[in-house]
Amino acid sequence: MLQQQLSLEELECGYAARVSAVFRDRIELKTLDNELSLPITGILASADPIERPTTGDWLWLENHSNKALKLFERLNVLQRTAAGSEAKSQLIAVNIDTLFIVSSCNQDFNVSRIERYLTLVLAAHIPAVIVLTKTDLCADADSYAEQAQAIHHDVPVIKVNALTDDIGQAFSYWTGVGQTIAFLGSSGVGKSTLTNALLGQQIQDTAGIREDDAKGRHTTTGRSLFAMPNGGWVLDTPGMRELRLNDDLSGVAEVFDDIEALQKQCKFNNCRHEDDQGCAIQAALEAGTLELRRWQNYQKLHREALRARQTKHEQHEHGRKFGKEIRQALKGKKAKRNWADQ
Ligand SMILES: Nc1nc2c(ncn2[C@@H]2O[C@H](COP(=O)(O)OP(=O)(O)O)[C@@H](O)[C@H]2O)c(=O)[nH]1
Ligand SMILES: [Mg+2]
Ligand SMILES: [Zn+2]
Repeated sequence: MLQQQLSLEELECGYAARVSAVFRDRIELKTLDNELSLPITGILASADPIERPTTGDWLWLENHSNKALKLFERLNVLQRTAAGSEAKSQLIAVNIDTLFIVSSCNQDFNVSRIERYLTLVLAAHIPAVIVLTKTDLCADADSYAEQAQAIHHDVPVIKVNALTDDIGQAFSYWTGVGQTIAFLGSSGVGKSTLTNALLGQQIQDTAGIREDDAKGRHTTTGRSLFAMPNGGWVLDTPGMRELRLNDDLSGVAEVFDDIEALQKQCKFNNCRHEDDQGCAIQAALEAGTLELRRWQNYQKLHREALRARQTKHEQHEHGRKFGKEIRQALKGKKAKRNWADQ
């Protein structure tokens, strides 16, 4: 698939490498039989952060010089809105075949948070699986699994004890040769433990200590991609405190397809879903077929994605106007100069 993006000439003069980690001034790459580190210069230093190579990206490097010639088109891009008021996008992962949303069967378990993760992942068109860890620490893992399964009919849910189960076996369906999986979830749920189990080695630090220590991690994005012994890839991410949605509303529509279908059944198409006559949402809430929490979380996530869209639009407009003003100012200056030259 990568080869299709290359000309014959390019094919002859280079080789493929995959970004395994990104640091402030360099990236680390894995090739078929080697590892290398490149300074962030040339095409690697694109002004647009979205176009800068990130963990999971494929690059075409020049033979001998190892210079980066090309960043391959991405299969998919998982991104969130960066913290702060600006609607800047931030890459979480690229080129992922299956994304595992990890939660433990204890106080970390939070259906609304899983819905948030899933909204981001499905907006990126990445197949998702929900993983429930620490089944050994709770008396009733099945009830957690039921709640997780109720989030979306198409998203599989698996339960594991990450410390003692055969994790290679539990994930074998998704981890074949050339497949890339990634773990996403709060700190301490077991992402690094699962990664190590798949690698058969203690490569990632566990217990969530280092990733909570922002100081110790500030030189790295904290995301690392590893090659599994069976030919697959695994990407471990640090827990992210704030996972703000981006402007893509399709994830909300997909995760909450039941709610979006219900809304279409309201008697009036401008229904506010409050005390309106013939409101299908209110009827479902009363009948108990729609959970109030789910409805409220839908509204919250929908608003958040809409706001991100608005901010993006305003920024675009602002940039457009600003550009126009600059062009006009330059024109004025030129006119003045021409006039002065006369
Ligand atoms: N009892 C139990 N402990 C687990 C399980 N999975 C992870 N842990 C422990 O939970 C802690 C956090 O795990 P870690 O992999 O660092 O979580 P991460 O922050 O998501 O990467 C570590 O002490 C692990 O040993 C599990 O299934 N059962
Ligand atoms: Mg970890
Ligand atoms: Zn309604």
